Amino acid sequence: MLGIGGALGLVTATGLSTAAALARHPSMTGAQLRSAAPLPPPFQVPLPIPPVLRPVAPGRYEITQREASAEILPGLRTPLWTYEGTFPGPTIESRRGHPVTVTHRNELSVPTVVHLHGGRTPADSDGYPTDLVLPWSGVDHGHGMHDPRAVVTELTRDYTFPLDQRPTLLWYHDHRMDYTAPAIWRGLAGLHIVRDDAEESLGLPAGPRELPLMIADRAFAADGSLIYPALPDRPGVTEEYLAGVLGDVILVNGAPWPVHEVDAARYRLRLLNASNARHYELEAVTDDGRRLDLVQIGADQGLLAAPVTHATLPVAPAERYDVIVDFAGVPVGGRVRILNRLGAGRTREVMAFRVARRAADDSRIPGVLSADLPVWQRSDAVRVREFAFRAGRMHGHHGWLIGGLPFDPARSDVVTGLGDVEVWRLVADVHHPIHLHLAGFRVLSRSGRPPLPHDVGLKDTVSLRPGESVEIITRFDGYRGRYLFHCHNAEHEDMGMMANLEII
Ligand SMILES: [Cu+2]
Repeated sequence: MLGIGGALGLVTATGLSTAAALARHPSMTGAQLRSAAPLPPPFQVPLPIPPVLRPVAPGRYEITQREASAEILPGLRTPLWTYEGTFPGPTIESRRGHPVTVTHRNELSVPTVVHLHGGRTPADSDGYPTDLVLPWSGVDHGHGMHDPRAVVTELTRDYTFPLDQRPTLLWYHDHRMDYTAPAIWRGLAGLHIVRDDAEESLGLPAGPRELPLMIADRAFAADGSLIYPALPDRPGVTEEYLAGVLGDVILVNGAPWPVHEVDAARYRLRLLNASNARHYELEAVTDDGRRLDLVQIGADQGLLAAPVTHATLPVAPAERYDVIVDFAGVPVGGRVRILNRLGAGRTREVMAFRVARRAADDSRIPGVLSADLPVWQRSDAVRVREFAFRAGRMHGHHGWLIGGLPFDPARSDVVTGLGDVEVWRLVADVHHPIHLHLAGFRVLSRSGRPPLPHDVGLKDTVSLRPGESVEIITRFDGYRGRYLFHCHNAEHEDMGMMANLEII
């Protein structure tokens, strides 16, 4: 394992080979681009809130995927691939058990695929990586259509989401085979929030005191365009970035190091790490150096049973954390910075809140948040599977492999029965945030020890750290059909680290 990474000369954020990096347990796997554009000072640009998409009819939405440009860095225009002209795309607000159909029309120059991350979705609407929505311009049909069995090619596509699932923050993004990472990087990502009456009756901070925060790093050329180290002639990135692409600008809801004015009250921050490869360890720090508690109330797949208080919170790519921060103890005019302890220089900073006024606060954090979390026991499992997530060779090039194999849509990897409970043991060489489609899971152990405090609740993405072995338990219920599991380091995903999960 060490030999493979070293021989390939994989580079990590610290500039070490994979082998050396493994020995030293670096905080991140990836290499950082350097922006040439002038970057704004931190905490000056206001935090945008993505627009909420209006239905065209009850339960029906339309999204056009098209090129647009946005002023991300002050005074410069950044060309983007967008959902409906904005980055992040518009937010869809749904109710549990109320199905939603989204018609996507592709006016980009490449095929696309839409996946609702965390959705309990029938397979034909889950965005299998070869189920393409072809561009209206008809250009570039050739890429990604490796599986004649699976290809469904359309110019528009209706994705139907039953949303028969626990309320939570989901996100939709591109999932085209071999080309997901550059498509997300260029802007194809948006939020989808599922709500229900039970959650709304809890008295959690709401309205303007509930903030979705999509955190993503990017890098910018001198003219404001995004930099991405794509290869010219095949999928993947240049050698230096094989471990993952990191930007040197931290965006929240598409704005660089933004600032948001708040009341001196509790806020519900619905965090998503939409970065391709960057990990964060977030903390909230006042101007006088005091750390505010991050009270976690939810995980990827909805509310916890009870709140868990963190001083700092690790967030891997694609993970979501639902967190309450109380600004009541901060003086008016004071500032709370959200910092990333894994960053260096300007990537240490994420965003800031400025406390603008004292205000009444009738919100609360109940001691019991939910009572419907699955309680699978190890003894419920009908089988145990083990998967190694490691660097290797793929079609003569560097690849990222699961069980020694790169993704092949025509191969059967995992076949399981609807309703089966399984334990999966996931083993990593470097950092791999592993995501299962359809099925939420719980973390049972990390390298034989109990899970970490932030592993609590029902998850759909778990962060494997270098050399770690993580056990998860899940029940494959919902729908039969062909799904996926994969690494959510988007570069790893494009370079093979994905496998089929078939539920029969
Ligand atoms: Cu990975």
